[in-house]
Amino acid sequence: MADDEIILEDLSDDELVQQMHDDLYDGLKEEIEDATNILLKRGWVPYDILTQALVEGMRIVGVDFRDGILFVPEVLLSANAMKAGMFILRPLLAATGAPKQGKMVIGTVKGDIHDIGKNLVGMMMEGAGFDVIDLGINNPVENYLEAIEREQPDILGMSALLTTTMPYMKVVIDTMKEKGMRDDYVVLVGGAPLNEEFGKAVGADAYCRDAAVAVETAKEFMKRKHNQMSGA
Ligand code: B1M
Repeated sequence: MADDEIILEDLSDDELVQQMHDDLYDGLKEEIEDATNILLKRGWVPYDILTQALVEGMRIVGVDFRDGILFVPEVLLSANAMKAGMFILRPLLAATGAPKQGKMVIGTVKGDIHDIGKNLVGMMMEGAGFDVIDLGINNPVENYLEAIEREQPDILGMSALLTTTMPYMKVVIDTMKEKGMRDDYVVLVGGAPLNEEFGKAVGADAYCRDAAVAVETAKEFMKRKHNQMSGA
């Protein structure tokens, strides 16, 4: 073993989280898996590992990607490392025993292959008691329509990370309107380049800044739906 090799177990919590940011930056999948397991063993709740270690680490990657310091192949490694950490946390987030809330179909729009944020939203929704049907990435309008007709969800969620792909959300919502089915579903949209105004402009019910907001917003709409059904 080299003298300068870092023993993850020997690090304090703060040092370990810092190390995870570095390892995510360097795309070190196994180290991220090990560190995630160590934090779990130390009693960290999955949500804190997700937000403080993984999402924050990815934010740092995003800054250097934007500034031309990191490039696609490196960011892909970071994304894979992040997904490995998320894979460990997913069953733990889903196993909260939350009462059933409803069903959501979610997918990233056509032309867009970013899926980390969408996956995170899916995981958090499952943890909050929603059944989640994940359509994956690069979804044309037909995929959304087929899925909502087949699954009859309460909520349709769309994700976009590119300014060039986010207008496609309007194509999906407009097609739903043309088919007279728009008002049968709650449509929630999210992704880094979106904002509240954009959500309104494309005709979504709400824009969700992050996964936690998506869960709260979805629950709120389910509450309203139940109140309407019970005539309250
Ligand atoms: Co891309 N990429 N990327 N990328 N990438 C961005 C988005 C970019 C902002 C980077 C930058 O320049 N700063 C930039 C977009 C610029 C723009 O549009 N203005 C960009 C670019 C340009 C590109 C390419 C074009 C690069 C190229 O090829 N030259 C290319 C496009 C490919 C394509 O899609 N056609 C590309 C490719 C890639 C990788 C494949 C390398 C990889 C994706 C891997 C993967 O997802 N499997 C990648 C990554 C990782 C990023 C950054 C660095 C990180 C995205 C991420 O995972 N964030 C990103 C930089 C950034 O966003 N600042 C960037 C972590 C995640 C937890 O956050 O996805 O925002 P986020 O999700 C949040 C919220 O937004 C919200 O909740 C989530 C959790 O809190 N949310 C929702 C998201 N979806 C939601 C849906 C909902 C609700 C909430 O529904 C209800």
